[in-house]
Amino acid sequence: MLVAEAVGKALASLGVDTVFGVVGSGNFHVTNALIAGGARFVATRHECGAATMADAYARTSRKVGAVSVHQGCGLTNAMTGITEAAKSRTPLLVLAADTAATAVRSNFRVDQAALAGAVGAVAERIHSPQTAVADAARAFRTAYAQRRTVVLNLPLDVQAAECPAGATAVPPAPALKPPRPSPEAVAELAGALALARRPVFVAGRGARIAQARASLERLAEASGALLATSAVAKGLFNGNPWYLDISGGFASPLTAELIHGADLVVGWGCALNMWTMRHGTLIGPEATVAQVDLDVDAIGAHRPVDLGVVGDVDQAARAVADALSTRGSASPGYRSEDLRERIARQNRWRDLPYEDTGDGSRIDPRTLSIALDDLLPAERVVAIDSGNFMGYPSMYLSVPDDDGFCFTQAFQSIGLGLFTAVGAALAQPQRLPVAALGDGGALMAIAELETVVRLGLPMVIVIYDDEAYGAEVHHFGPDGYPLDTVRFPPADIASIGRGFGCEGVTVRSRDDLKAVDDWLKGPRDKPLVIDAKVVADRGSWWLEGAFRGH
Ligand SMILES: Cc1ncc(C[n+]2csc(CCOP(=O)(O)OP(=O)(O)O)c2C)c(N)n1
Repeated sequence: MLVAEAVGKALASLGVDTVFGVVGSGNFHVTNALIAGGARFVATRHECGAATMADAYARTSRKVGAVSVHQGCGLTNAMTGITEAAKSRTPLLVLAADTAATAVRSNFRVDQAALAGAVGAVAERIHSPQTAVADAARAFRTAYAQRRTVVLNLPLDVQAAECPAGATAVPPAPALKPPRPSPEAVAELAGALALARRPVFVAGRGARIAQARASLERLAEASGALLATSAVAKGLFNGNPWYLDISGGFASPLTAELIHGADLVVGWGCALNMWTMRHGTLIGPEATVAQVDLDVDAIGAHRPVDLGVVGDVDQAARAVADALSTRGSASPGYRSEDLRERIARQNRWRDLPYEDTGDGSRIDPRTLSIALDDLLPAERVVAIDSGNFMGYPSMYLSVPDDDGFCFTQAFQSIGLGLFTAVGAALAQPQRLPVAALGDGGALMAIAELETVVRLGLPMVIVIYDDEAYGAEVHHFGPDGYPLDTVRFPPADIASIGRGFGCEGVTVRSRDDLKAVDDWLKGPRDKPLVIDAKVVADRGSWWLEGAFRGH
């Protein structure tokens, strides 16, 4: 057996069940070996699409994602998606063909390990025919156990060598248990919670990954805490009457008020960064801040914290709840009947009054989002691109749970939203995939519309079309700068969608959304592109906060 075959087979046996990619000569055999081992291959039209599809697949399936790329240019094309995954700590394995060490003048030659390192991914390599399977297994386990994005370089000469008979088996490794925090740290946090009158928990990606919903709810109940999440964990506490939804730029006025009023804020697997904490302004001056994280580096990384707990979020929440229960009765904390009613009445953005600025030729993005929220089935998985528009779908579209929302924004790249929707759709085929994009991000990524059609995904692609890079227009416009570089003539994106084989509709008012209703009642055998010509008279209220972070 050749090394390429042995590596592909080994990775399939380790659990790679889906691999996205663009196949060239260098990754042809390894990709076919994965398929022969039982993995599904998803061909994409650009490697960046493949990387982000695999990233989103990993996030919403909770498995290791995989991408297969050609040496050199295949990898460089994938770099933006790889960077997003690395910054998000997505367990992602990038199978990158590489030039042989001796091919010093190859056109494809670039320093692939340096590329990986430059963006925060781990560089791995199959070193020899004898070690190739063990090298690949190590790369897989780094991705899985350390939640890292790993670029596994596959030199062509090693791939083409015969794999020695004794070197094809995957070395065994024990399953690891999530680490418990130290008893002292647990006691400290339990003590802070026992004293707190108005505690708020903000759960992030670490809480999602640890599947800590039940343990956090139990602890919040015992300590009277309100619950919020960072954007990437939206939906984690759905159905809980004390869930305030997203903390940060997208927070409703009530959520912001309640978090600001907290005397103890506990971040659970949450970075407490400028987005989630609105540059710190969501934290009241007297509040104690605690942070629980598996990763010691994460504690205090974005803002000073008073108390740090290193350990798995679920384990920590259980241990703190046990410690609190030995201290005596549960406290009402922040919770009261009045507040429960206020949260039910005022916390959803869609329940708050606003002045509709639509004029028949352009639809208000809030009206659009609320109407779609009503029309689309609740069982959906929503993917959001970056741009001025991004808060509307994030705030106005409900999601069934945290797996129903995929937010690939750690690199703040536009153009990843459509890819994200494909990966999430494949991970959750029982849900209606919804891609919410700006016209800039949509047109940047448009080649993958062919992939959506080819895969037969019943996807709704809604484009908040302001015929501009709206984020830039609203940032620079008020200061009187020229805006020609960031404005575009109208594009008929519904027709572009039809050209790819989608159904396409242009929406200028609420009435035009009847077409969406018709599509939903139909066979849904073609994706639906909604080119929503949105009102663009002002920047969104979260945009200012975003630019402060530049
Ligand atoms: C890859 C990349 N290029 C450029 C930018 C800078 N940028 C941020 S938002 C934005 C405009 C996005 O336009 P669009 O997708 O139409 O959304 P809108 O802001 O109009 O709502 C640009 C160019 C970026 N974030 N990522």
